[in-house]
Amino acid sequence: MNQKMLSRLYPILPRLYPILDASVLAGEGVAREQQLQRLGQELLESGVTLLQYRNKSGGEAEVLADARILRDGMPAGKCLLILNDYPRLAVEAQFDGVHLGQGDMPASQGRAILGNDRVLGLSTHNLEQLAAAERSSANYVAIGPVFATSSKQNPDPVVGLEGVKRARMLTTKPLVAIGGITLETCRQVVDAGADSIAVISSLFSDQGGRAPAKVAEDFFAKLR
Ligand code: TZP
Ligand code: MG
Repeated sequence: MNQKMLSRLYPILPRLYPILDASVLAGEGVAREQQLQRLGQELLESGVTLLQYRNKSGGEAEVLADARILRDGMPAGKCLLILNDYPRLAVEAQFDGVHLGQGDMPASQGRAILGNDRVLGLSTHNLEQLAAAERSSANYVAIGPVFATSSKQNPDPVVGLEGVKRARMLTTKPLVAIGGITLETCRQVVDAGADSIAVISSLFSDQGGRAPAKVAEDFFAKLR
């Protein structure tokens, strides 16, 4: 799916972009499989149409196995599945795309592996990176961290709402904002120009212990 086709399907990205980080998963073997399937199913039912799987600690075999479980449990066409970091595994697991950061392979290399039928997302943390992403084949760009985050090791400096506003002025691509975004702040981030809000902890580690799908519903209500 190239940029034109993507924007026909998703004129702008869905407002909520959950990132399921493997660190929230408990258990191994069948328990892990069931947890992945249940999370995927419940998020789908709550209205999620874009989901990233991120695994910073497991090896490629684990990432591929987890990705296949998610793919099998989520019928194609209902929810775009994006894999963090691994273009080849994204293709192997029949994910819809991949998300690359500044420390990963260049976008051009990722695109060569993905082909034009899959989505490529690119993380940026400052205006120079954003300008380069704008010239790349990325289908969407992410800017962040917007606020302080503990979900990423060695995060770049926070860009704040001002960073989101500046990013909005610099890119014509769909813009994802990420980093420390909560139910309380998500509306301001969208008002600053983000098309979509990417969240890990506020969704998957809710302080009140609520299920991610329930929190997702609250995000949708705030972002209507
Ligand atoms: N990139 C920039 S901030 C971040 C990533 C992957 C982590 C976002 O997680 P959280 O818990 O929503 O702050
Ligand atoms: Mg990465």
